[in-house]
Amino acid sequence: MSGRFITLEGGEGVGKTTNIAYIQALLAEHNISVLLTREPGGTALAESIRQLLLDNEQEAIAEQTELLMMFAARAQHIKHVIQPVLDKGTWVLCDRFTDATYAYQGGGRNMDLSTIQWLENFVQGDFRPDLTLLLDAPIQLGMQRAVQRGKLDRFESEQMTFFEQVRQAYLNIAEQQPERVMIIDATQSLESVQKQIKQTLMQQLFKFEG
Ligand code: Z5A
Repeated sequence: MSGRFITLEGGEGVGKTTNIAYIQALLAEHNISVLLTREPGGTALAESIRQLLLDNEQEAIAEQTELLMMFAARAQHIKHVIQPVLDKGTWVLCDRFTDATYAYQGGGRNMDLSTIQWLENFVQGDFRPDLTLLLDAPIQLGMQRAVQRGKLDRFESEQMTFFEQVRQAYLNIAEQQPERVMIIDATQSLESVQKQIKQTLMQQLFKFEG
């Protein structure tokens, strides 16, 4: 049986990276082995694209270039990592995926959603996540956490309105696809966030097992 594809989404500093290993351990308790990966990235070429995208000190990246680079990295990632791993029955847990494109390029940069949708279909066919956990917190909180971590990358250096639009775009996706996208309140303590993640995952596992 094919593995399940779970994605983690949310704005800056909401705790995606912090919680990914926790989710892996949780699934391991249920004898589910899971590959951890991220976007943009996940293959050597896609990680090189990531470096270019996050670099703050190169020439300005046109928004069309940025969008195409996200999908170029994604095409590599799906073909060489995600799909083969799922085909073997291993689950994949990915730190960001196409919802991030709708949120950042669509919401943040105001790019045409039908163009993103066209690229999504072109690159992914009908491949979509089975489940998405959206960690949500007010922008200021996430940014405070991100700033404490050190130097800001190209995205983190954007204006507050950009991040507000990103957050709203994520919340819109969750409203439109409530069967796939589960919102986790990321303003709480780490312990409480992990409790919510556990509850949500257990409910969904039950559904997966049908
Ligand atoms: N991007 C895009 O534009 N389009 C796309 O299609 C895709 C991506 C796929 C790279 O992503 C950038 O690419 C991203 C969007 C863009 N923009 N940015 N920035 P990324 O995922 O690598 O970058 P990120 O969002 O900056 O990740 P992040 O800042 O590392 O956030 P996080 O992983 O959600 O947070 P964290 O590192 O787990 O936690 C941050 C700090 O908060 C850390 O010190 C934790 O210990 C602390 N923390 C976490 N949870 C808590 C709680 N509950 N309480 C207290 N402290 C906490």
